[in-house]
Amino acid sequence: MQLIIGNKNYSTWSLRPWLLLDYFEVTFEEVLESLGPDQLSQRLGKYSASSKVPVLLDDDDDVVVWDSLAICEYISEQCLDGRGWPQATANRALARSISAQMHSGFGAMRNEMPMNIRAKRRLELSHDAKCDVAQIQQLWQDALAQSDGPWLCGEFSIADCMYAPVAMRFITYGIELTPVAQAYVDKISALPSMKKWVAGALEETEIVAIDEAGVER
Ligand SMILES: N[C@@H](CCC(=O)N[C@@H](CS)C(=O)NCC(=O)O)C(=O)O
Repeated sequence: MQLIIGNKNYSTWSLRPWLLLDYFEVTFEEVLESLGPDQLSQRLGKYSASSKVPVLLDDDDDVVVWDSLAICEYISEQCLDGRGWPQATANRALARSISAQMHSGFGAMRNEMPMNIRAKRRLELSHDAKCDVAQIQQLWQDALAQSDGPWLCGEFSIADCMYAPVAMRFITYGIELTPVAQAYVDKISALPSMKKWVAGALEETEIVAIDEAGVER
């Protein structure tokens, strides 16, 4: 099984399924494609019609899966006997809801705060982005309270993979967080799988201009 990903420093969507695979120690081959502008859509178009990463290629079954959430679903179903989602019904419903919410929402935050793991930046956020940041912190607090933790929806799940890139953004842009949100960011950052991804990001030297925002702090 191969997972095609973008630069670890920048690719939020790639981090999600990579983290799920690594956390659950599923064997896979990682193939990294630069997100630099040179022939980008032709290069990514080799793997799927979406011309985007991530893409999962499961040669055993001749299956191609694109889109980070669909890949996480596939991994959970094919490799984890469903353990990608929490086992308790209420927690599973919560995890699916907040994962879908992340996948389809928080556009202002996503546009204004690109993931850039190796940078420490300051940004003037728009009103909408500030609302996204506040809403995510509230969502984390509510999910942790409802599920009783220790992860967002009880046991570690796809929901945590969906929000891990947000934690990285909060660190890069020095966002002031509530104690609960800060503790969650620290918990994600301390995961061995996350440390592995960050180490990979720090080794990269390529700068993708479109994903650079803010000023040094
Ligand atoms: N909804 C897709 C979005 C994937 C996506 O936008 N990937 C970015 C990299 S993080 C990409 O491939 N960009 C290249 C391009 O837009 O040409 C997913 O969840 O996988």
